Amino acid sequence: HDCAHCSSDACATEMLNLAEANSIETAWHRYEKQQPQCGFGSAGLCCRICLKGPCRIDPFGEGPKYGVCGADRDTIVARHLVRMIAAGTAAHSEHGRHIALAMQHISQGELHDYSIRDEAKLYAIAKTLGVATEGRGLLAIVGDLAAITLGDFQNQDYDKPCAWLAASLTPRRVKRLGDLGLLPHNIDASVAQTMSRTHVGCDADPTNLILGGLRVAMADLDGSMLATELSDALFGTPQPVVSAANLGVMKRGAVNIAVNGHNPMLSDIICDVAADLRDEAIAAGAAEGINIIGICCTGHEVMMRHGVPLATNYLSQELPILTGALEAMVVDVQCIMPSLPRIAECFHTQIITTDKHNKISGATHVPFDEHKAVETAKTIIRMAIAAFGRRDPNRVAIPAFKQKSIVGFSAEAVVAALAKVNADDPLKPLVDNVVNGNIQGIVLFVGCNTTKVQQDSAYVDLAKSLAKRNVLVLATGCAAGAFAKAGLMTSEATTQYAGEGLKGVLSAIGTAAGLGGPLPLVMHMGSCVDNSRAVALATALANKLGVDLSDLPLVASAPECMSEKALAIGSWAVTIGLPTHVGSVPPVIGSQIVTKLVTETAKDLVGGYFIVDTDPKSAGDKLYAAIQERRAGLGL
Ligand code: BF8
Repeated sequence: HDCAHCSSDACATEMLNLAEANSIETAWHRYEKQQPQCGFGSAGLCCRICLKGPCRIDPFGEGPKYGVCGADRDTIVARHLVRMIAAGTAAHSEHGRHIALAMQHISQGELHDYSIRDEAKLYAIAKTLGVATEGRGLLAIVGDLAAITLGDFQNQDYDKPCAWLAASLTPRRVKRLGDLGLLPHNIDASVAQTMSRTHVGCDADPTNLILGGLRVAMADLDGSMLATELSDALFGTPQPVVSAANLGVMKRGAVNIAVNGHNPMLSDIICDVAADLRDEAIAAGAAEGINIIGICCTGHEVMMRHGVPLATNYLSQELPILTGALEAMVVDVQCIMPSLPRIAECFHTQIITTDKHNKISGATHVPFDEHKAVETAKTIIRMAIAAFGRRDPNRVAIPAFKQKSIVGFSAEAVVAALAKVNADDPLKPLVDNVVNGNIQGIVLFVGCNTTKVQQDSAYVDLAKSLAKRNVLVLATGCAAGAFAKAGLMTSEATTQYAGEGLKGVLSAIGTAAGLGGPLPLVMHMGSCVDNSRAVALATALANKLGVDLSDLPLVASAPECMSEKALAIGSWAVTIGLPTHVGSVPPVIGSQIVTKLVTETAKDLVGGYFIVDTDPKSAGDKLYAAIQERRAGLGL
């Protein structure tokens, strides 16, 4: 077993060797034990929707062609796919609901541990959503915004689109998707209707099913958008900040606490409270106090807003425990490996679950209540301080490697940086450079890690190859984690890897914005819900040019996607008009009809389409070709 095959991340490889030596099982070992994975499932041809099954369709057309109910391969593949999109939508939107309810409770004067930290953002949102602000108190405005947002979970008028989408996309996109019936009216209803129509004996038309999938995917964008925007009002809109990434951010002399998951409601408070408990940590023997580190999307939330370093991304989330220096990992929702407590058992690490709907056997549950956020955060930090006393110093093995990362490029931060070049018309420098070809186009990297791809390698290969061809690179989620760990969120990376045109632009903006060097090669836009930041920037660009999102030389890529949320994101990216690459094959290839629908027919309908390619090199060529096709369409 050669651990270097598993990950291109040097720290992960070092820790995997340690895992081997100590017979500790990680995701990569479990993946090996799963081989060979089921071919029916991989193709999407195993149906488990009713108790007459599981039914399997022979991919080669020699065995059964229909499930017991009569469903054919196309119905089975389509039903399965749209259920996955609905699950992703539910996950993002549940996160959004949590933030929206917090806003409602704040407006009612109930939550004392939170405040509106970014009033300018609150007013900007009010303007977008058409909420009056003149002469009104802050809490009244917060209340109205919460009500409109919760309306996106409650509206029963099928023809009235979700408020956030209607207010945020280009007018042409709203019209086009409205005409196609692809603008959801209600997030919860969209998820419920997807579950309902995919029940045995309901929708059996693959085209109709896929259209339903695109509609629920747009509800995912709505939920992500409202989660991001309201989080900014609550916790602050990210601005560029210098941080660091990879396991070398852990400190031997500190109480190390990892925050893992997605929702900033607790993790943001933990960051604030940590400073107050520093003396308690020192008294317990940790001379360097408390060191908060991030994993997965929570990592990005606190990295963007507090400069908290990122320990690692999804696939290597077990590995910080193996350093022997992790006192606690605090988790909430999504993408948290159930294996964590099993590995923690070999060490002194406390795995602490906090969400009432999400518990893990073997973990300690500390229920999080927004009404007592500071108290909960203190309880958790004190558990970590107590665990520090049980650390075995002889087992501490922190890799000596970390990368500097300049992060925090919200749409507002990008516009502010551009405004340093042209204060009157901030988007003009960007538009000019796209027109003159210094910037050929923009790629947004999204998504996860998967054991099917050497960790992070597809991201790094693709980004380097596109940046060399003068494509501006944006990233969120575990894609952003990969780039941060690989040192691509630095000025040095721009100097080293960007094509001449792109380098010139990033240098001019970075210098004007006072960064003392070029903007980083990869612009960190945040967590997965923060993909809506890229949509906001693209929408501003499209509106300035008077075109639709599907006209822009803008593409998306998820070369290591894994989760249902990633499928939801990919599907709305297609629906808003983007050529969208996935490098881990979704379970659709069992149906030629569904495959054709999402990779070809979608282009005529909505402008976007999926590009499925597991090879980063040819995927890069296809994405670049898609950018050139868009440029030609704009007459560039
Ligand atoms: O929402 S990129 S593995 S952590 S799903 Fe999960 Fe994928 Fe990471 Fe965040 Ni997004």
